[in-house]
Amino acid sequence: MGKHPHPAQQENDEPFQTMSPRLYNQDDPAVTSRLSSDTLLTHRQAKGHSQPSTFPRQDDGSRFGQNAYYPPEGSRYVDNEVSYRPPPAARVEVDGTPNLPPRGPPIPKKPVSLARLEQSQSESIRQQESSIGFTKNDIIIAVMGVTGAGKSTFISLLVEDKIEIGHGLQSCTSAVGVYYFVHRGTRVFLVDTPGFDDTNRSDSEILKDVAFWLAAAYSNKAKLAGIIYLHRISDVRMGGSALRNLRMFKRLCGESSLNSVILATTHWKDTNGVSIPDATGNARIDELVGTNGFWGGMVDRGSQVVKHDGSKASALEIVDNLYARRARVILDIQRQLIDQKRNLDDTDAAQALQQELIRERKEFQRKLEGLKEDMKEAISENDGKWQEQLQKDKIEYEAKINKTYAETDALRTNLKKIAEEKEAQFKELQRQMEEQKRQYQEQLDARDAEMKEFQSELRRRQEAHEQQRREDNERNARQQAAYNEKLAKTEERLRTEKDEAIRQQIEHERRMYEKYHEQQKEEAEKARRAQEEKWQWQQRLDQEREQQLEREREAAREKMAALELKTRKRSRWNPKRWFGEKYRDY
Ligand SMILES: Nc1nc2c(ncn2[C@@H]2O[C@H](COP(=O)(O)OP(=O)(O)O)[C@@H](O)[C@H]2O)c(=O)[nH]1
Ligand SMILES: [Mg+2]
Repeated sequence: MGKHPHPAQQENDEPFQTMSPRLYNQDDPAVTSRLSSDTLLTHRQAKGHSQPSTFPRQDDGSRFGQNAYYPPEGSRYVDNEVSYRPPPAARVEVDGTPNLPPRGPPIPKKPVSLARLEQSQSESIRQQESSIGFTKNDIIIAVMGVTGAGKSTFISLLVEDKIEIGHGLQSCTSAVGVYYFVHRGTRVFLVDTPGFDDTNRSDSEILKDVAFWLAAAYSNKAKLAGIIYLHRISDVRMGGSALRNLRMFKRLCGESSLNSVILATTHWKDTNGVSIPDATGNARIDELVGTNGFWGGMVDRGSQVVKHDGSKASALEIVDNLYARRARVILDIQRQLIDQKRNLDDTDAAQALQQELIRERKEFQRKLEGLKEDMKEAISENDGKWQEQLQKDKIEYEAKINKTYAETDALRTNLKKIAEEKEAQFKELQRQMEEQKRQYQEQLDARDAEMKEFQSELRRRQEAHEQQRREDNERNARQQAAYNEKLAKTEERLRTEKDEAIRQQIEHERRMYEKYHEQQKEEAEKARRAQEEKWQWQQRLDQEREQQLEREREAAREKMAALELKTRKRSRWNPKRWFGEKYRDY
């Protein structure tokens, strides 16, 4: 633990539980009450009440709150250093009495480097990493734009934790991804939202996801600092889906928040490194800004157009722009869902989507009418192939029309229903994860059992080998003894036998016998060596098999770990884990 103990640990021994995806127990009333008291705390602080005394001021005047670190009052971050603004000098009022400045915290004697501040702060932040909940000091920025505009790429420039680029978290309960990094000692959350042109999700589903996330954030007093809307400058003209996406975006925000929108152009360089000339790009921007349905009205209402060249510095500059404004915006969709308690289909954004759907439906119906005419012609011409094709087209258009009806129906919902849907989806996801985990565990167990079986087999073989060796040794010893005995007897006979001819005969026998014995020994030795080689070869095989098994076990274990990581990650996207029990209030 660092220099500054976590405030929660000062207060009591238990680690502090915010809306932690892992720690947060939704059924625990103690936790729920703590959550609400936490909200209260930040609210009190916002109103200028004194800080709780449990979090003593540091020697530089800074202080830890329950959830966050408060830099010393009067300090501002300037590049790499914190500069201290002296308290305002006493002004002399007209009547001559000095108007003393409000009593503030003690002025630190020497400036503290930002590095030190960031270090202590990131320590406290790191401690909170497992329990992410928003505090009022956090900066939340939504990143929007069509699919492929570069939202995920933009975010991954700033967030070190890796992020899926190119495709979203398809199977998860929400298409909204939240990431954060620390900028100038403040946590900056970047919200990756899907565009209204996703091939895997219908627009109504996307609207539900985005609206739900924004509403949940707002109902937890987490306000956006701004929105970054990314646009591909490489597009020669505003395509149908880009325009549609922009229309939806404007309705989500509403006019009043347009001054916190940054319209950032991306894709200035293609993948081969060929740049779009500034003149061309600027001409396109001018056209966008000059056209009313495009960015025209937006820029008039304070949206800012910037160029994002794809570098980290450029991304940071854009974020810093919003950071420096210290603005807090409420989007129309948030106001309408939370403050006005409207159903989703009564919000401006949903109505815009419904209009889009009606427009689409009319288009398909017009095409269907055209098909009928063609069909008449095809029948009169007796063109079988054409008829078949027309029939196929008809089915396709009818399906598309039905889809627009289904989407319109899907919008007839409210936050409570979405929350319930999400909870159900999340439970299902968890169930699937559990099932998968169980399967992996089974695999792992099977591998373990196989390994055990193999090891006991090895032991059995080892014992058999030992036994064989012992028997061989004993037999050899017996043979040697028999030979020695026989030799001794022959020697004895030689000594006692007087007849030279017989002596020679015995001598000859003895030599023959010795030779025979030598041969026997040699053969035994050869057989032993062959046996030994076979044994070693067998052992090598066994070792390889053992290593193979170990590798398989390791792979199964890795799969398990990856799955667990995935489970943890996925559970982070469940807004319930983010925002706690709040939806119950809707
Ligand atoms: N040339 C170029 N490619 C980019 C840029 N930003 C993103 N891309 C690529 O565009 C594709 C889509 O980007 P992604 O970040 O997934 O878009 P998203 O759908 O908005 O999240 C990816 O292949 C990126 O590598 C950029 O500024 N220039
Ligand atoms: Mg993306």
